Amino acid sequence: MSEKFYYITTPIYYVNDKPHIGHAYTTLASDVLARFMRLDGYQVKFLTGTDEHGQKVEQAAKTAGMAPQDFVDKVSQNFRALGDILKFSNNDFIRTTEERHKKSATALWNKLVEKGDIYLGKYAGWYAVRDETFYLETDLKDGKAPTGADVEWVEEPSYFFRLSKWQDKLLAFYEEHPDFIAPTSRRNEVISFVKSGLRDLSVSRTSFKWGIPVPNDPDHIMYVWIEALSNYITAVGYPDELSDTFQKFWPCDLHMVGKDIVKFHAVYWPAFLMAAGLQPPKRIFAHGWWTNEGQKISKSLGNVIDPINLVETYGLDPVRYFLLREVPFGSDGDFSKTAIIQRLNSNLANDLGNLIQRTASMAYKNCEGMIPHFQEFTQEDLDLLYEASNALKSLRSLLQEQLFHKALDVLWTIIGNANRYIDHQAPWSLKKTDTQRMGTVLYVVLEVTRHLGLYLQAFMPDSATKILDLLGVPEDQRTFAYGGCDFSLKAGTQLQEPTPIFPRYVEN
Ligand code: ME8
Repeated sequence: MSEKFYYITTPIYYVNDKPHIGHAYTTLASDVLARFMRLDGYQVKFLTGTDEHGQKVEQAAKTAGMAPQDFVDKVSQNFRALGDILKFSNNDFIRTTEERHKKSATALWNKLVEKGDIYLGKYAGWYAVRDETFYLETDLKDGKAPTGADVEWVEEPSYFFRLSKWQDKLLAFYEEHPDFIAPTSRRNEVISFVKSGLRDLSVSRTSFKWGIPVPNDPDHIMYVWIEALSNYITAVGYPDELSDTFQKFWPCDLHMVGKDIVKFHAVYWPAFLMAAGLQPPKRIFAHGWWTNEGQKISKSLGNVIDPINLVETYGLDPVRYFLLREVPFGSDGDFSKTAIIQRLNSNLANDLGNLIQRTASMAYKNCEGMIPHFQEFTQEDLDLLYEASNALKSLRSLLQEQLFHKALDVLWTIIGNANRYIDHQAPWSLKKTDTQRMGTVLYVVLEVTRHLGLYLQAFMPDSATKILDLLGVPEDQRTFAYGGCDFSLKAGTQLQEPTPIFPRYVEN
C-alpha cells in the first residue's frame, strides 16, 4: 500500500492567559481529524503549541512580575496540561521561543528579503496591542479598534511586506482552489476583503524587545504574525525543504483556526509563502465562536469556561461529544449546562449506552458470556449490518469537509436504527421461543456495535476503547482496515462482563 500523509495544525495559542473552552474546541476538532486519519491508514503529523512572543505577552509577564522567558515557560505548561487531560493526540508541540523556530522564522524573513518582498519604510498608524494589529483612522469606532480594543498612535521606522503585489495572485489562487477556505461564508468574506485592496503590511516593530530580531537590524523585532505563522513550516523542518519531513508533510492539509484569525491565515500566510517560493496550505477551516449561556466569554465578565472543570464535572468523552455534536461546525455556538446534560443523558446514556448495555448483558447472561453463534441473516439483519459497515464512506467525505456534527448524525442514525431493530426483533421473547434466532439478533447488534466502536475511537477514544474491549476486539484490529466482514466478531469470543459505559448524569 502506498504511504499516505496528513498534516493538521491548530493555531498556536497566546500564553498571556489560561486555556479556555475556545482553545480546547479548536484542538479537539483537530484531534478528531488526526485520530480519524490515523485510523484510516494515514501517517499523521498533528501540531499544536504556544505563541510566546510579542508585546501582549511582554505586558502580561510584566503584570505577573516575571521575566518573559520564565513567564512563558510557566504558562505554556497549562496548554500542555490541557492536552493531557483532553487526550489530544498531537505528536508535536511547538513553542515559538524554541531555537528551531527562531532559525526557521529568520530563514523565512531572509528569503522574503532576497526575493525583494520586504523593504524598509516608515510606519505611522493606530496600533492595538490586544489584537496585535494596525488600524486605519477610518477603521476606528469611537476612538477604538473595530474589535473594541484600545489603540495607540505609533510612528516608527518599520519593515514592510509587499502585500499589495499579491492581491491578484491571491484572488487567482482562491479561484483555482475553491476548497481553500471553509466554510463558504468565510471564503466570501476573505475574497471581498482582498478585492477591496491590500496595502503593504508593516512586519517589524521597534517599540518592544520580546521577539525574534530582524536579521542584520536588531533594533527591529519581527511582527508577531509573520513570526507566528511560520511555526507551521518550522515544525516540518523549514528551512530544510529537502528534508524527509518537509517533503512528506508540506503543503499542510489543514490549518484549523477560529474565525477571528482567518485573515491572517487565508490572506497574509499564503502571500508570505508564495513570496518565499513555497506552496500555500491546502485548506483553512475557520470555525465559529462559543458563548456562555448566551453571553460573550470574557475575563471581565468572569464567565470564562475552564475545560478542565467541564471534564471533571461531566467526564471527558461527554464533553468531547457535546462540543462537536451540539453546534454545526463553522457556526457560532452557545454553551449551556442544560444542553450538555440533555446530550449526555439522551444521546449517550439512553441511545448508545442502552444499546450496548442491553445487548451485551443479554449475550453475556444467555450465551455463556460469549459472542453468540448466528444462523442465516434475514434482510433486516443484512440492512443494519450494511448500514454500519458502509458508514465509513459517508464519514470520510463529511470529515473531509470538517462536518463533525453531520458525521455524528450518521452514527446516531445507525444507533437509532439498531435500537428499533432490537425492539422489533425482541430477543427477550425469542429467548423463550427460538434461542438460535435470539443469538443471531444479538450477534447482529454486537457486530454493529463493533463498527460504531471503531468509528467512535476518533471522537471518544476512552469510551470506544471500552466498547471494543468489551467485545473482545483484538487491539491490533482496531483501524478501519479491519472494518470489513473478514474481521467480523467471531462467535465464541469471550465477552467482558458489561458495565455501563455512559452512566446518566444526575445533578446533585
Ligand atoms: O490568536 N470560541 O491566539 P489566541 C471558539 N496566537 N474558539 C475560540 C474562542 C471562542 N470563544 N476563543 C478562542 C492567537 N478561540 C494567535 C494565533 S496562529 C499562527 C497564531 C480559539 O490564544 C480559536 O481557535 O488568541 C481562535 O482562533 C484561537 O483560540 C485564538 O487563540
